Amino acid sequence: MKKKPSLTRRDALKAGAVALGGLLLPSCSTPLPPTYGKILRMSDNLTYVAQRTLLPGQALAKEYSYSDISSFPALGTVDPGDSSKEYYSEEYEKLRKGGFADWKIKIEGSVANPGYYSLADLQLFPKQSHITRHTCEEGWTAIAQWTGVSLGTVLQSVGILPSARYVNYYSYDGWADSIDLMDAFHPQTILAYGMNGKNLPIQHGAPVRMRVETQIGYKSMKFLNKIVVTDEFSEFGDPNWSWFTGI
Ligand SMILES: Nc1nc2c(c(=O)[nH]1)N[C@H]1C(S)=C(S)[C@@H](COP(=O)(O)O)O[C@H]1N2
Ligand SMILES: [Mo]
Repeated sequence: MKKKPSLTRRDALKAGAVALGGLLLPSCSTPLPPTYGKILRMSDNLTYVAQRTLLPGQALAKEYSYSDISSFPALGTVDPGDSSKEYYSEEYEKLRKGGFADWKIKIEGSVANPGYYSLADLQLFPKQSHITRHTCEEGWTAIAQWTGVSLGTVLQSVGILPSARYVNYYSYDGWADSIDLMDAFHPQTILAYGMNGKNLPIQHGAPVRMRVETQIGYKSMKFLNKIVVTDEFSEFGDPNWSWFTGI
């Protein structure tokens, strides 16, 4: 779990979502295309409308070149399958021992076709990579290349409903967080399964982590296991408990 977002941050999230809700409104009067939920049908109505409408407002995080790639510490949970740790997950340990062949991410909530996606399913989507600087709130930064699938593309394929405003996500080590649709559909927001040209290492969140390049490090949640699309903002975690030392 992570610390509660500040009021300012939360208000900003709400304001962003309201604005975005307005942008997505035209889809309310449009029936959902029958191809919703079919992984390889990504050129359908809402996809097109959403991308064309949302992209212009989204500034890209700076991208770097291969020579800028730096060493990269692993922070917080480094292996939810480690039974000596308080964040231990027996389920994760089993999945890890099986090379994540049985890993599936659950996608549910305000979507037309809730379901489970395996790593192979995610890898059917177009692959994208970028080299970006990760900034941790504790005061360090590091540069790496991340490879994965656009979160927006996945959400469109499961048929995100017009009422949707937030994307909540959860991990095997008990973390929960959320982003608004503007961040979820940001072109650099990906479900990452690769780092620096290799499979995502355990300590960096295997098999799949979130990468939200426009935000501080803790938004890039490792060890993902569930995504829930919601119409309302949900509060997560214990407001009195902070895992971080803060800066
Ligand atoms: N599930 C989970 N995700 C997490 C964390 C964590 O402990 N558990 N730490 C966060 C923080 S504070 C940072 S800075 C980055 C660190 O990613 P890294 O370990 O790959 O460097 O992951 C974020 N995502
Ligand atoms: Mo962090």
